[in-house]
Amino acid sequence: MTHPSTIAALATAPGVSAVAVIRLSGPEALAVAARLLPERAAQRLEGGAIRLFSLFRDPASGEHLDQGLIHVFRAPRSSTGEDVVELHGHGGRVAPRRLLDAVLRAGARHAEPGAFTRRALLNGKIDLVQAEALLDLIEAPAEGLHRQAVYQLTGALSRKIAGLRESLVRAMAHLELAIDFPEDDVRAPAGWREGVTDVRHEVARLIESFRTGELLRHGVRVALAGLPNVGKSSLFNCMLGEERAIVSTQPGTTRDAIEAEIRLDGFACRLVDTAGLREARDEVEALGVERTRRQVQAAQIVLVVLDATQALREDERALLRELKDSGRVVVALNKSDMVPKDSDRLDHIKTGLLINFDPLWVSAVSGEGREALLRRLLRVATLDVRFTPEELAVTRLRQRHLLASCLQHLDRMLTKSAETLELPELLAADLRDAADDLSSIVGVISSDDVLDRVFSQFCIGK
Ligand SMILES: Nc1nc2c(ncn2[C@@H]2O[C@H](COP(=O)(O)OP(=O)(O)O)[C@@H](O)[C@H]2O)c(=O)[nH]1
Ligand SMILES: [Mg+2]
Repeated sequence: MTHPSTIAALATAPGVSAVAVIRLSGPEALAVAARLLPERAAQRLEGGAIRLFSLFRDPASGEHLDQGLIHVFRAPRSSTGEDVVELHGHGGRVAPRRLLDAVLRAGARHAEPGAFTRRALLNGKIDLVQAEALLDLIEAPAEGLHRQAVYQLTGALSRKIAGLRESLVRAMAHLELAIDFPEDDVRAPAGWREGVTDVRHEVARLIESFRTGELLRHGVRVALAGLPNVGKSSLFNCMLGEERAIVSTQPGTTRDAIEAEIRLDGFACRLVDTAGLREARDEVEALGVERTRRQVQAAQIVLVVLDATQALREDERALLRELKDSGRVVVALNKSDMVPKDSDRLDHIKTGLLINFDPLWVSAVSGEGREALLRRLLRVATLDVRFTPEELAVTRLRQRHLLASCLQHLDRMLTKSAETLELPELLAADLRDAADDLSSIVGVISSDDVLDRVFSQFCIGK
C-alpha cells in the first residue's frame, strides 16, 4: 500500500445509546476532523492537542450537528499505526449517521469491514492470531470464548507458535550444516530428532484443543426427548429458571421445538424442548414428532425425560436402546416429588435397562436434582475435551487447518529421518514446510485472499 486512504466508520453499535464513536484512520485523519470543527478548535487540533471538546459542524454549510470529545492518537502510537481520530458524539438513530455523513463529505472514505484491524496488522501492531482473537472477543457467545480471546489477545498463542517455529528453525540449521559439509560427516547434535518430536507433540496438542475451541464457540445442543406429559417442558423451564415453554396436562401441547440458552461453566448450552416422541394423532402433532426426531439427531446430548411415577414404556425402551452406546445421553427421572423418598426408587421403575444410564432423580416442580442435572450435562458435554479455561485453545478453523498441515510435514520428516541423516535436503524441505505453516498461522506469510477472508468476518468500524 503506497498511499493508504483515510477511512472512517461508526465504531459503536447503531441505535439509541448515550455515546457514539466515529473513528478515522489514515494520513488525512486530522485534516478531515479539523474540517468539522470551528476555527479555534481546528487550530488546537492541528497544533498538537490530543483531547478536546468541541462543536461538530457540517463542513459545507457550517450547520451544527453535535458536540462532543475528540481524541487524537498520532502515528505510529495508535491502534492502527496511522493517525487515528475518534469523534465521541451522541448516540441515537440520527446523530451518528449525520456526523458520519459529514466526515465522509469532509474527505474520508467509508471503511470496509475489519479495515481498521487490517491496518493494525499491516503496520505490525497485532498479528493474525490476535486479529482473530479480536473477532472472537466481539463474537463470544459466553464467558469461555471471551476469556480465551482476551488471553490470545495478549499474544499468548502467538508466542507459543513462534516458540515452536523457532525449534524447527534450529533443527533446520543442523540439517543445513550437514547439507553444506557432506564430506565432513557432520553429525547432528544429540537430541536433534527429539526436539522435532517435542514440537510434533505440542502441535498435536494444539490440534486437540480445537475441540475445546468448538465448544467455546458453538456451545452444546441438548434436546429434551420423551413421551408426552412426562414433564419435558416443565423441566426445560426449571433448567432455565423461567416460564418459557407452555406446560399443560394435555398431552401433545408442545408441537414445535422451543429453544433457549443457559450457561454451563462459561459456554453456551442450548436447550431444545421438543414435542413428544409417541405416534401423533393429528397432522400438526405428526409434524412436531418428525421435528423431534430431527432435533434429537442434531443435538450433541439427548436428555431423555421419564416420568418416575410410571413404568417404562415400550417407546422409551426403544429410544434408550437406540441411544445406549452413543455416549451422549442423560436420563432424568422426573416428578421425583411424587415418589416417596424412602421407597427404593429405582425398584419402582423395575428395569435393568435404566441402571446403565445412571439416571438422575429430578423434580421440575420442586427443583430437586436441578443442579446435579446441570453438572451431569457439563460432564457429558466436556467428555472429549480438555476443558480447562486457563489453557490455550485453538478456536479458529484456519489455524487448525494449518496446524494439521504442519503435523503432516513433521510426521513425514520423522518417518524419513529414522536415525541417520540420509538425504538431509529432503528432511530440511519438510521442516521448512512445517515452519511455514506455523508462520502462516500468525500471518507472517499470508496472501491477500487469506486476509480478505479473515477481515470480511469483522463488522464495519473494527
Ligand atoms: N408433580 C410433578 N408434576 C410435574 C412435574 N413435571 C411436570 N409435571 C406436570 O406434568 C404435566 C405435563 O408437563 P409438561 O411439562 O407439559 O410435559 P411434556 O408434555 O413432557 O412437555 C403438567 O401437569 C405438569 O405440571 C414434576 O416434577 N412433578
Ligand atoms: Mg411439552
